[in-house]
Amino acid sequence: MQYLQQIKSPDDIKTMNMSELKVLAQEIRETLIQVVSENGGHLAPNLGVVELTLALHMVFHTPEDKIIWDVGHQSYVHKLLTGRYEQFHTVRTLDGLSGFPKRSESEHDAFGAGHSSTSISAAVGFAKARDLRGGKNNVIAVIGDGAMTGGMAFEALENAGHMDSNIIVILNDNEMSIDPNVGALAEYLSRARSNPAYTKSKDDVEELLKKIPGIGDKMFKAADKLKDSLKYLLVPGVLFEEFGFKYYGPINGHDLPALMTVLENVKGINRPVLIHVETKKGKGYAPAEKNPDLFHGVSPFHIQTGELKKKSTVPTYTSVFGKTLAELGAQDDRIVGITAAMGKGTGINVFQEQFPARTIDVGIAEEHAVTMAAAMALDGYKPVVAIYSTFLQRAYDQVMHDVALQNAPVVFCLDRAGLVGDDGPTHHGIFDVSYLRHIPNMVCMAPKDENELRHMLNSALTYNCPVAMRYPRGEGLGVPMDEALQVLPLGKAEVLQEGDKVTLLALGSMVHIAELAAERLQAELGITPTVINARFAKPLDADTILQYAGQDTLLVTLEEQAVTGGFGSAVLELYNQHGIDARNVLTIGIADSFVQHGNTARLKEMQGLDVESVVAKVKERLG
Ligand SMILES: Cc1ncc(C[n+]2csc(CCOP(=O)(O)OP(=O)(O)O)c2C)c(N)n1
Repeated sequence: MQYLQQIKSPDDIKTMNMSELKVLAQEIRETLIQVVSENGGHLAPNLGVVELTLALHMVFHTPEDKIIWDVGHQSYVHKLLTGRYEQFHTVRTLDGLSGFPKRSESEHDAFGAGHSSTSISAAVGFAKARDLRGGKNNVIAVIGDGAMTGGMAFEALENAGHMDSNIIVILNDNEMSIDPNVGALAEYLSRARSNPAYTKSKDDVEELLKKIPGIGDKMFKAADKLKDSLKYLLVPGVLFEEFGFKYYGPINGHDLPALMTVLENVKGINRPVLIHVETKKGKGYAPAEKNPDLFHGVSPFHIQTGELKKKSTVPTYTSVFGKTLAELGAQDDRIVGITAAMGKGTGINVFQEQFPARTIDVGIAEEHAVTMAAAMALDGYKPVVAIYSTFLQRAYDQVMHDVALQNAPVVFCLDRAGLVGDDGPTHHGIFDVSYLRHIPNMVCMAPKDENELRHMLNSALTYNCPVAMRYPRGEGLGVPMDEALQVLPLGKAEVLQEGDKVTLLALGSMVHIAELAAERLQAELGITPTVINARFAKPLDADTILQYAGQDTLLVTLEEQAVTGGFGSAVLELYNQHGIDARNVLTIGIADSFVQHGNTARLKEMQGLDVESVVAKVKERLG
């Protein structure tokens, strides 16, 4: 690396000339490909923003100027230019660099992220704070066309548009969310990109019209409608102009001099500006350009071929969900699959292939997905909303107010529940039991393995009330799969082994750990614990739990979820309701703190969720 390794701060690139910057861009791409091929990560989004990030750091001065990355998965290049090249090989590994912007990691990371569509709101906040303080710095939000489909982005545009101070929004348009971007905005941007007549801003067009001799001025005054139609025809970004932004673009996002020119033009400008930049996702690495969705967030791969290093033989929970939903969809045409821009990630794509008309991708709009599902359920359909546990957090009020309050039978399938590993605290799905189980009418359950997931999905569609089913990221346990689908009795746990002295009461992914811990306790202490697959965090199977609980039994609850307000808390409430002394309850789950990124197995050990730790804790309690 001729240049990259010498860059200790963004100031170091400011003296470079264009041909040196070109070499630097190449070095950045090589580094991205090399490190992500080892660690996994968001390759294609970063390859697409190399020139854009260089241009931003050439023109602006962080940390005084604030650059806010939406989602933040495309911030690797920014990390490389802000003094983190030496540590970059640790990205996404335990104690290493985060895969997202993180304030505690660098003063150049103005705002943390991981969830989408927050950047413009954050930019408005920084801009307002600056104005109150009487500061002069620039505030720049970089947001993708996918993230722009999130409602919050529009809430912020709406708020920002009437400001009369500096706020710069860069719309990084690569036509892709994770999958191809969908919806009206995507179509609008596509028109803006493709029509060569689209070159001027609204003001320019008005000036142009006025200058047509004889008719221009009259027409401008008299024919408001015609003027508007012409504007709509000629101005690519009129949508943003109507919001109060000055629109520039579309600009080739791989043309560094062009990018720098436009950024220089808007630097220090005292009004909201939106720059529409066109980029290619995966730029510079053929496999990523060809499959930008696969290389959006990719596991380790062979650089030569682009093939993934690890190929699994055990089906993932996601794939079992997708296949089962398709199976059920064939039997019941009221079933509808809903996703918020995560068709492949959630497995809804399997259903979509067979039932495109009954599949709805709303874009990155979890709130809308949930409210829409509520109405469909109330109108006789059976919506299955597949959203990662962490992203449903955003639609908490919609789950409460639109679904549960009206008892709409919507089925929520919460993929990535539990610790997800390298993406870290923004992506761990460790709060859903807490944020769902206190909602009246809500059923909250978790399968012990991928086979039980099939039965649970089938069952959920028969309960006729709001249901959430949570299951972990990645491969199942490799258990045999039943052909015929069963209906599991609502609120009934499954006793896997009867014993005495200790009851291991586990939810979802922790059932298997409980079984292994029971074997160890048997071997090491000669005791036979009772092992129960709780299945439901709500409603709790009070009868079964109380039967195997009591003053003389150590009851251990196990969940891959925050202990605060989670499944264990529910059991403690049950004890309290029945006047049972709860000192003999041990709640095992995730401690009350945000869990960092890193290898999932290692994170589980650190949280005491592995067999070894469970056995040790039980032994300690038994004295
Ligand atoms: C609230 C929320 N929902 C879903 C996601 C998952 N997600 C991460 S990136 C992404 C696509 C973003 O597309 P875009 O903003 O265009 O960025 P690109 O990767 O194309 O550069 C999605 C859906 C998320 N991070 N946050």
